Amino acid sequence: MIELKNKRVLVVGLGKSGLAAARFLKKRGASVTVSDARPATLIAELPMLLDEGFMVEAGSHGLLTFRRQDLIVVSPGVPMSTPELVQVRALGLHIIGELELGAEFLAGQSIGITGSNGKTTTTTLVGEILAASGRPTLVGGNIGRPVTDLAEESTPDTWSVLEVSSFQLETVETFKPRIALVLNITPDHLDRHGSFEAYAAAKARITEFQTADDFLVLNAEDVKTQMVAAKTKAQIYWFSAKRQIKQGAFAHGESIFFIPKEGAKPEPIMPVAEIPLAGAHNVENVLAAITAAKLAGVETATIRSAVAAFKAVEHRLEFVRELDGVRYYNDSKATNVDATVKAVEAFEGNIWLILGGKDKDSDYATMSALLRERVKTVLTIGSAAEKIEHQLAGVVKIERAETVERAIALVHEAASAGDVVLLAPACASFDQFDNYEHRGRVFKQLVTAL
Ligand code: UMA
Repeated sequence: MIELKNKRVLVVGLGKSGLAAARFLKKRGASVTVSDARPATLIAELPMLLDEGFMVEAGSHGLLTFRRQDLIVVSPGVPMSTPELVQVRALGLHIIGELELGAEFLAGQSIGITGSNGKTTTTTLVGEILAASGRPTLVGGNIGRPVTDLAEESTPDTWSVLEVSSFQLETVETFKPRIALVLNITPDHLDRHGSFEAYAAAKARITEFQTADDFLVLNAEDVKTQMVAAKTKAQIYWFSAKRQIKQGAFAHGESIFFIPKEGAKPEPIMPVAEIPLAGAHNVENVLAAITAAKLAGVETATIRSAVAAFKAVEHRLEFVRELDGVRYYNDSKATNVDATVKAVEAFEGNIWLILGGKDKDSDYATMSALLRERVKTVLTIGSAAEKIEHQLAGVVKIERAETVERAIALVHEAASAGDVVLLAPACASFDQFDNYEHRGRVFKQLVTAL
């Protein structure tokens, strides 16, 4: 375990992760400095942090501050290509992410869940199944609660269910979940990782430190996750919504089954129809969650009732309301092209699709065939609007709305009974909103006010 007492530690980035990490480190006797590129006037917590005894650098990152440390803890949103980090790394300075720090101090067992899409739903569902089984359960990571916060609360009996992102996995050194899940790997965050290969390699790091005592759960229908199988020492379990697999969970006909060991008889778990979530992708998420829960030793009856009682996570294909026969759905969490594809596939047609926001070097043209088939009109918003319009020109009718407000006003005028209005933007939100939750809330408020 890392020794923190009397060590000089720098925390880079003062969002949720940075704040939690800074307080965690200070409690363990480290001398903590925090550095954030935002100007001091925009950091609401600044006076409080100074009162608590932290040294604060704001407005930019200073190389001298970085060089003076024994350890640097980076927030997930801070790229390792940040010049100050590149320079001190070359000098041999120890740099870890908030996930690594928290995971080192996490007591009990952990389940790590990654993937391009479905992480939040699957993490929440696994958390609910484990809690329903009576196990002391904590849920955190990329889903919103920093891992250092969880570490404070964990005991040797705790199961920590962690949503982990490629950003967090980039800086792991020992992170070793007892059960790791890779739901799918499709292009996302290419602006940060540089290439799809580099992004996929970051995701694969979830299994890098697993041993033969651990479990790795992979999607048998996703080529990229299949490749992670070649990189693991853990026992591999598969899930498939299409066919029977050798070991793991699968849907066959009307039912879901689980095979605990290769060669064993499939155990019926529940009817597919009891899954209370829209969209074929959610069957995969449920299969992944069932596999994790079975590997954690949860009884089948508990799994079945927890899945059946599960409610859609906010901002994930969330039904907002029906007005004049038009149904409004908030899928603000669809921040990449693949997530938008899955959202569109959940409806048969007559879709008004709100697309746009901050581009991540995505290729929107890959959605052409699907949009042509199911979408009436695309309404573009945010800074990616022009690129989207260019790539989808001639595929589907497109109207520039600029903002979510205007998109809703336009659609309210033009949509007719039977239509679906879907916010599934395929982009990050940071050009117009604080985060995807903020974007989803604004959408819901506007729709509710119609
Ligand atoms: N900052 C710098 N220097 C930089 C870049 C950023 O100082 O070069 C500062 C910013 O000014 C800001 C702070 O860093 O003050 C933000 O840090 P952060 O972006 O790491 O945000 P946190 O609030 O700590 O939230 C992070 C995750 N954010 C990202 O990965 C971008 C949250 O995931 C996560 O819930 C939270 O930690 C708790 O673990 C969000 C996310 O968008 C949901 N994740 C991406 C995704 O799901 O696609 C990966």
